[in-house]
Amino acid sequence: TEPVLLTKTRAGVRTLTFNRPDKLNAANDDLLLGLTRAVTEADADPAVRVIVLTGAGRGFCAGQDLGDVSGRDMTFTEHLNHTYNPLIRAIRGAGKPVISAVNGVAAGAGASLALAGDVRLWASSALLVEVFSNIALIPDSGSTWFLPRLVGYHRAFELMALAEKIRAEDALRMGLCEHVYPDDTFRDEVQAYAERLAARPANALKLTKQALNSAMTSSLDAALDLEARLQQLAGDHWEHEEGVTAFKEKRVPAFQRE
Ligand code: T3D
Repeated sequence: TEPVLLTKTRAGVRTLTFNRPDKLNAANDDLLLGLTRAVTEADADPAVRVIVLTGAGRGFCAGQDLGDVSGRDMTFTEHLNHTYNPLIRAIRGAGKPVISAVNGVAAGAGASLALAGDVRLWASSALLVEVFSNIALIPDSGSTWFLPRLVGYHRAFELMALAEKIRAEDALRMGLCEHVYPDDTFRDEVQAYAERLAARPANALKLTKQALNSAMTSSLDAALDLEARLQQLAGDHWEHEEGVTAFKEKRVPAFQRE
């Protein structure tokens, strides 16, 4: 049988592909636990500088596999704490940039995964739907945290309560993604974008991600303190010296050392 998660590494880019295309990559426990493990491994692997999450076939991820729920011996709380929550924490906690490469429909927890990346790249036919209320559940896997920070409380409430589909053009306007690419060149555009990111200073990006994630919930005072501490770690790193030297020598800095 086909693995539920495909792994590929090219030019410092580790691409993790959800591979249950017949179900629009609806997530079962194998996929969720494997994905969390794969993100953690990629974060620890020195050959990897950028992590890409994407889906095989026409879907990105249709959320929880609804065929997998009945007969489960875990409560909802236990299941979220066992599967989705560690995954979202692994993505936001990773020291490396994670790209959500949304190739098609992202629904339910799949929508949360689409929002969780540090960079969100969409194919033009992609769409996002906070579908949970259709089955009388609440948005989980971080959706209640991510979406109001992007669109505000009231727009988030409406999108969740009515399970409205958001298409790529609107997603771009609303700040749910950074770029939209044509379907037929999408995978090449994602790889090219990821390679651009891979050429950036990895230590500085790791510290930037740490500072931003903390600032999402902190006061200005706390953010200023943390910046001052993390700047020391950035400034003491060889990347900083290389960046300054390259500037003076009017050349492109070489941040990608083997
Ligand atoms: O711990 C916990 O369990 C709680 C956690 C919850 C997290 C969640 O994610 S809850 C939300 C679960 N997801 C959904 O409710 C989404 C259900 N799917 C849909 O609403 C639609 O499929 C989509 C809007 C995503 C896409 O619609 P469309 O028309 O493009 O495709 P389709 O024809 O509905 O789906 C194609 C196939 O995928 C179809 O199978 P078939 O008929 O060809 O054999 C469909 O059943 C299957 N599929 C789609 N989503 C799921 C799924 N199979 C199982 N689980 C799914 N979530």
